[in-house]
Amino acid sequence: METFEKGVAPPAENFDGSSLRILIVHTRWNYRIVEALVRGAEETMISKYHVQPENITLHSVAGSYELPFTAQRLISASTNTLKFDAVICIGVLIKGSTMHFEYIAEAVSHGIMRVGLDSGVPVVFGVLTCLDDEQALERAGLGDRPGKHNHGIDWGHCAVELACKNRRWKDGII
Ligand code: RBF
Repeated sequence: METFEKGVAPPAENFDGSSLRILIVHTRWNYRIVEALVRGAEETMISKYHVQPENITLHSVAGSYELPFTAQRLISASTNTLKFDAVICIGVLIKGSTMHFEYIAEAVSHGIMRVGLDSGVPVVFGVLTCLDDEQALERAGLGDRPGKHNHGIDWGHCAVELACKNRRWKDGII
């Protein structure tokens, strides 16, 4: 079978993340997988873009359904103090035998999009929506499938790129 490098290619421009403030809101539901995704995002932002570890704020919530509300409240609370440049919402939804998965996935994806558009702060959709445990492990770079890839890495690239571009856009620079 033909193989290729999974996930997003790094941006062409070398963004400087050294003064960025990033908020990661993550779930404690499916925490083993979530933890790996959070680490992938953090390590990428620190090692590739020089984001300062002390400028990354972690905040945990129970499950994915709580992500949009919490991101919205923390962005709101930070406007006069910390001012986050980007937010990454990280969760893992795994399909069960009821309709919960569908309802939560739809609400959360729309909610996260809305928080970003309403606040003007980029909010990265770091929620895996998997049909089984193996898919989730593989997409967090865990397990032993050959094609595994940690999508947290992609979300780290994405957050820094949008945060840097958004600063320019605020100054009218395109
Ligand atoms: N939250 C997740 O982040 N991932 C899940 O896979 C997940 N599955 C759930 C399945 C059921 C049956 C229920 C009741 C909740 C689930 N949640 C899950 C939690 C949900 O996102 C939220 O925390 C709770 O519904 C409380 O608002």
